[in-house]
Amino acid sequence: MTKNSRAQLAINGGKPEFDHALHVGRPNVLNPDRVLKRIGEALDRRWLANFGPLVKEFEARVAEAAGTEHCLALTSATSALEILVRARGLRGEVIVPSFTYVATAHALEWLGVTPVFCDIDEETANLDPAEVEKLITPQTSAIIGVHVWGRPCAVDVLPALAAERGLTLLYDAAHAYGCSVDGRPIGGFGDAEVFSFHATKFINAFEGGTITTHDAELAEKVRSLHYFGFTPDGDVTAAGINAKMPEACAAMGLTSLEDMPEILAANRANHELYTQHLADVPGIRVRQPGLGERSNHQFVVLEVDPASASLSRDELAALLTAENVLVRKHFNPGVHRLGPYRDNPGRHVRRPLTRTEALSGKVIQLPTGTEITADEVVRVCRLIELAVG
Ligand code: T4K
Repeated sequence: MTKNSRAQLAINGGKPEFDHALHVGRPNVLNPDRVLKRIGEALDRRWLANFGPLVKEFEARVAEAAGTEHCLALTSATSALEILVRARGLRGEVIVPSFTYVATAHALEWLGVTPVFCDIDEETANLDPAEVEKLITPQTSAIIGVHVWGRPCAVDVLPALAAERGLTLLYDAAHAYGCSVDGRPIGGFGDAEVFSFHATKFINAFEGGTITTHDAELAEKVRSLHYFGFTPDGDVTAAGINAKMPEACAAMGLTSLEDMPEILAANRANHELYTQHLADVPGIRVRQPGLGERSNHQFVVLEVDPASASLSRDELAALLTAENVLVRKHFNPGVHRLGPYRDNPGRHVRRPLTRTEALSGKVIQLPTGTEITADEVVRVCRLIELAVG
């Protein structure tokens, strides 16, 4: 990096540091030839959808990693969540974090179930079980925890709480493929978990999601509901939809799974570099996995402390964007501040969301993955150092 004064920053009229955009969520595509080979084989077989061999293999691989007996591959994590809501017959109210992607709440609202937003533990960025307990009413049918940025969401507390109160417990594990806590893989907690394999995720299948569960009956219901309501003997017992993963997506997903060690190594190295180079910058911290947690490091999350940093999160984000570093501000604002939820606050917000508000004002995600070089990571760090002063 050649910039050594704030006057040279792009936001002050200087030339952007990068002549190409650095994305958060740039797809990791290491072996396009192997993806195309698999797709070619599917074309030769003339078997492109409806539980083909690639989808079956993908499901088996994900189930094995999650340590569950069952896995179903769907078109997205959002459709997987919606199908679980239907399969479990959820109604009334469901407790969810507001500090999540809109999809978690939309899966409920879309089906006429009321998401009730719960505050988080600021350190894990996940549901605070004490707050969950206070939100349970006779109308509550379930809790959906989210493993935000791959950090396990109260997996030692929420299952007991849900069982005690007779509630379904689902996990939105969109960020958490390949993550574990104390050797226990994410994917096997609660009644069922949902991974996302969207293009921007750690492991991508172009688009896709899975449901993993130990529960054979639930798996059968999901299988039927994501296939128009058909049962294995050809009867139709429910008004299902079509949310089956196609073979082309499984081709990408299987190839990404093979490349996982390389993707993980790149993510881990980038995370370490950011941590090391930003360690002494005042008011800035790179978030770290907790004790006993194995992370996929898909997200490098930078926290800007409003009390001690010389600039705000929004100022830093604008400054980096001007340099072609396209940072994200997930999750800002919290979902309770997005339509349709903000228009009906009394329905969705029952208790203060103080920590959600605080965290959504402090964090940004930085580019990582296999599409950024070590040199580029260091240059991003030096820009941040210069910005903070
Ligand atoms: N639950 C949670 C907790 C989630 O975070 C998500 C998704 C879901 C559920 C739903 O999962 P799916 O139904 O999608 O399976 C991204 C992702 O699009 C979104 O999937 C993800 N969460 C969220 C956390 O991040 P954005 O708004 O950051 O932007 P996006 O996807 O437009 O692009 C990100 C960057 O990557 C951009 O700079 C453009 C670049 N990009 C994107 C795509 C799709 C590429 O370079 N190539 C691409 O193909 O949401």
